[in-house]
Amino acid sequence: MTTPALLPLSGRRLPPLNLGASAFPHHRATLRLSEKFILLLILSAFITLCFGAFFFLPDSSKHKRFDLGLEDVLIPHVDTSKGGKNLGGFLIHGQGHDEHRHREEEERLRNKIRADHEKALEEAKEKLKKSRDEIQAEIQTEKNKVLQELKKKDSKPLPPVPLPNLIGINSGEPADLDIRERRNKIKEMMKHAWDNYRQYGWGHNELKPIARKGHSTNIFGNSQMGATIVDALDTLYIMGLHDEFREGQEWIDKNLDFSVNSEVSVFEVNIRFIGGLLAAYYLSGQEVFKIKAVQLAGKLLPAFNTPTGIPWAMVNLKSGVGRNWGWASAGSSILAEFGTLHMEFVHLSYLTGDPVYYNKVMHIRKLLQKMDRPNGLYPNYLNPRTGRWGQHHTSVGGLGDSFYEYLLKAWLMSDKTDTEARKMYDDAIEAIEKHLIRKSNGGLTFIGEWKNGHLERKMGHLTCFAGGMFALGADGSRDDKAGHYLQLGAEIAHTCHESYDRTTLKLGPEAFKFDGGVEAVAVRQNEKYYILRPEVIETYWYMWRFTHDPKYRQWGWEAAQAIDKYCRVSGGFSGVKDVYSSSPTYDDVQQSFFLAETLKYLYLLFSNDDLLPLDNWVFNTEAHPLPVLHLANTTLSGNPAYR
Ligand code: DMJ
Repeated sequence: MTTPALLPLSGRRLPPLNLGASAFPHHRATLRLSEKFILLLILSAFITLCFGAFFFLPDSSKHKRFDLGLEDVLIPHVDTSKGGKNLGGFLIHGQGHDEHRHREEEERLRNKIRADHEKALEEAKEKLKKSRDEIQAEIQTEKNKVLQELKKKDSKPLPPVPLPNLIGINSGEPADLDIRERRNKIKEMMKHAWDNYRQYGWGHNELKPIARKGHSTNIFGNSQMGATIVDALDTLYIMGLHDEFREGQEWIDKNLDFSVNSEVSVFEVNIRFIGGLLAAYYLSGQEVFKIKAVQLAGKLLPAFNTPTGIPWAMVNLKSGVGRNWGWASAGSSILAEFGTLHMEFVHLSYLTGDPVYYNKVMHIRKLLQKMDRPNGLYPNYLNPRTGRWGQHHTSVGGLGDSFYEYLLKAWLMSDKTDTEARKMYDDAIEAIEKHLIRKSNGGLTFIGEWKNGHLERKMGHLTCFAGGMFALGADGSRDDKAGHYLQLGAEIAHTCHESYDRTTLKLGPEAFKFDGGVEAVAVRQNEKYYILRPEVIETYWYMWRFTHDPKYRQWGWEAAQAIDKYCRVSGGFSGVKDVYSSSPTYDDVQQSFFLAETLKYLYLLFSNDDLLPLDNWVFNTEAHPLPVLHLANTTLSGNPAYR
């Protein structure tokens, strides 16, 4: 049997322990877990020995104290200064008697230590007899105990705060029979999407409706976090699908665990998970959603540990290590990602009474306010180490979009008291109108992309959300340009509808051009797909709420029918690869935002306005409704906007 070389306490791992073939014929291979356990046992035996040795050290002072203690108990105190005689009728004990008693006591202790030591060795031998599996099981049990303790600590009840006015969470039934039928059809589509996810993808992030199994992408890291469940909850709730809602709640309660070694997108986890959990909490009042949201937010906070406080795009939920996407310009963070945290983080501070979340997002805002903006535009890339812009690209679509949306919604969510956010929104929109918004030869208003001093005449499906944003921001706009912004919203809605109408499937492509003879049509093959995105329907819904022009319901119904016809398969709903092809192929992904956003906006489009009224609710960028906060007497962190 070879003796393992123990390394000093330097943080290095111990080398594999070779216990020899004769002693453990089945365990010739490395036994890391069991070895650790054995080492622990040997160490504990060693400590017991040391403890024993401690008593045998020739420390006379200790012996004296020990003697005195015994005498105090057994024999009345002897005052030797008075000659060692019989005092007060008690016997005075001589030196020889004391020594005898010492020896007896020492012998007793020695026996006890010997017995303890033997017991420890016996236990160690017992352990050594156990199989690798038994030892692993014991270690696992110990680990579970510790985890349970930690969980208990994490699930401490949060301080109660007054709930905002939660109006219109169970309303919206339209009187008109046709509209009611359409609404029911959307609910049926939701049921189809949910039931299939329930059957084939339960607990996975998303569903592959054709392969009929779970699906995920790198934004969710490498663990199964049930993204579809969390994203779908509030849609289930407002549709009155309460059994399904409860199933989702139960899964979240029992399975949603953020202590995983998984690197996730801070933005996506914020808008889908934190937004989804907060909305589910406000709608249902179930504490579990609030607790989970706060636990998750705590895991995102290390992403802000950068030299500037601009968060990394990704963070490992366990280690807290952050980094940026490899493809982003010069190691930059993305405007639409670090700029789309405000709504959720303000709610987190409100619900917990902890200003940490609020301070993080306000710090980002302050930093952005100090920076120079080329032509008044915010570039999409910002380096979190240097605090300098990366490439000067600006977009109201991918990489930029929801940053502008959250400026407006920060103002709305604060009951219109966060005027700083409103000003930033107004300034940004003015620059966007001046530099990015144009009319095509055929009269279609479009929003292009700014790339190094040049306007690319291309618009993304993602950009189509801006129609709804302009309409939502019309009221309260600078110089009372409400009519102008409502009109701009209508023009964008029209252009985006054209991008749908000019395809074979009547579903919109990912990006479309306004160049030469081409208008609102995708040119490149890799821009012809439709992945169940919501933005065009989102704009129809906002336009419907503000104008009640029936064409928006009609356009929404066309889109719903096209989705049902071309994206529905027996295992759920799938994206399609080419909206110009009459025999499209599927991408085999049912995106979580299809349930969170696309179907929710369609359902709202065919509901009355008293379902989630816009005076009381603000939708996050993943369509999760959060209530307006009336913070007149609340200070989130000394910001005048919230006093
Ligand atoms: C959603 O996750 C959100 O709307 C986000 O802001 C960008 N787009 C996707 C859906 O298209």
